Amino acid sequence: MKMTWRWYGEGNDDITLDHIRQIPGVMGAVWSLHDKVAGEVWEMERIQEVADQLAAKGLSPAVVESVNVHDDIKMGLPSRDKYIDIYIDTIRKLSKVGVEVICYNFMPVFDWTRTDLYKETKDGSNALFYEKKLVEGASPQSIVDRILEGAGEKTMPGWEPERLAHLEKLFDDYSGISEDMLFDNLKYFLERIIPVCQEEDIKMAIHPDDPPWPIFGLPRIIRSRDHIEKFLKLVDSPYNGLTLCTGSLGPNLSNNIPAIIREFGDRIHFAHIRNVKVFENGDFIETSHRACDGSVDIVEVVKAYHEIGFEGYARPDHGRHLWGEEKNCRPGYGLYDRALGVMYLLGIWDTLEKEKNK
Ligand code: DNO
Repeated sequence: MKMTWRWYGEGNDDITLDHIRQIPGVMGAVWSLHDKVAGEVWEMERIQEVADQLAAKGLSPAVVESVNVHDDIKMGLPSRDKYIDIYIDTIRKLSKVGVEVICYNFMPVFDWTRTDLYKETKDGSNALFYEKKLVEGASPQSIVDRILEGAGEKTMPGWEPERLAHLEKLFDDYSGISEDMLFDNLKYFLERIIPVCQEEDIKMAIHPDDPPWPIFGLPRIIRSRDHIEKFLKLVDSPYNGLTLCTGSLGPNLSNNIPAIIREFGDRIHFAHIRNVKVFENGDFIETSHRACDGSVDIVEVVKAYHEIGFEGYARPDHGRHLWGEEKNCRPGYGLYDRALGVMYLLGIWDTLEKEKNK
């Protein structure tokens, strides 16, 4: 397991590469060109610039999260080919600087969805929260307004105000697109890009839907073991793989994540590891990584990765915001709880390694 850390880029993240390289065990920064909207060309100079910044600090550039997929591809519009050509151009360029894995998602309109960005918890820290009833009863616009207001000046991937300004049109465009159609459109995309990935030796790693159920009537297709199995068969190649996110699959308690890891382990290229506490009414809050703090047994998750001999990339996913850091950090992406998470994950891993080598 190679431990990494999501970094938003020079001047766009209060956590610097110098902070990151001092966290024990972290060997790479997961990066992207965060100012690029889906479908935009990534210039080689910009890519090289980030690769150089990482190399100067001894950090690997092997994982990019995300290269976002244009809605026309997700909707299967005739213009999709133009956007797939641009995607392919980006894949080829990324391979030149040593990128090995590209994380992306195929969620319509919204990436991750929450109702509160800074929900206060008993110990005075705060964290991302999802209130099920609120989403069920609310209009998409009211959730967008709530989240963007909460974010203030901070930009958040998946919540680009420019894109969400056309919310009604986006919903209109997706109306009539069923789960099956979305799967077909994903297959079309994969059939075009996976041969290029094989040539360039770059593995695609789809991110599951977060939360793992349909919202606002939009189809969501990567949210359970069966969805994952169907997805992997769309193009049966090691280059067509997964970002296995415990926090995205976790809010549906019937998702047995350790079992999913054991079953599909050879197709997991990137592990997002975090915990969520799911309440009886279906609400959930993000917690520390510790198994006893949430509903996902992170010890069993790490055990499953260890058992399959996982050699892919991992990162601590969201953490709570601690010690007042919410004033500066992106929701879910503070320094402290994620750094504590790294140490928890590596603590379990190292213990298992030691036992194995006894
Ligand atoms: C949330 C992230 C997601 C993820 C995308 C991948 O914090 O895990 O936004 O980056 O879904 O495309």
